[in-house]
Amino acid sequence: MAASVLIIMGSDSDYPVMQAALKALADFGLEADIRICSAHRSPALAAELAAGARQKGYQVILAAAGLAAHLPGVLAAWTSLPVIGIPVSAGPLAGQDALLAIVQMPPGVPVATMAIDGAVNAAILAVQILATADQDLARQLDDYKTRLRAAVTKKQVELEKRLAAEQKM
Ligand code: RP5
Repeated sequence: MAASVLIIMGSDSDYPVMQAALKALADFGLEADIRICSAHRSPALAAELAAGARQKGYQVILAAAGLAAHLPGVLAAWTSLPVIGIPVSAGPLAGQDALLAIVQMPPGVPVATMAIDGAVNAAILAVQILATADQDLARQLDDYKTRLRAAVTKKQVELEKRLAAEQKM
């Protein structure tokens, strides 16, 4: 089955962050194609990848970049597919530069901007987008939310046990 998610990173140095997105997608049974492409160092490739993405069958693009992170915005300029931007914590400003560069898009060209290094949420949002037309993914998302709630309940039970033990001391 062809991948419906395309991940584009500004550099191989972004890969350690984006590995978490690949794993989160895999947890939902989704594969992604992954490409390195820089808005500044390979701008023609950025245009080519984004402009041809829908025709290749992709339904959502995850774009990760650090520093002056113009890659997600440039990709969004060249496609009508949803683009999810992940600011990467590279360089002396630790991703705050990338966050502002990605989030402050002009009207008409949105990029769904995640937290700094927010690769997991980027993957979950991609699954949520795909699940609008996929009942199996929607069911998996419901199960995922159930597991999140169960984890909170477990933390509460463990906290109460700990408090009770501390009161006995
Ligand atoms: C950005 O510059 C990349 O997305 C990366 O986060 C950062 C550093 O790139 P390299 O110098 O490691 O290639 O374009």
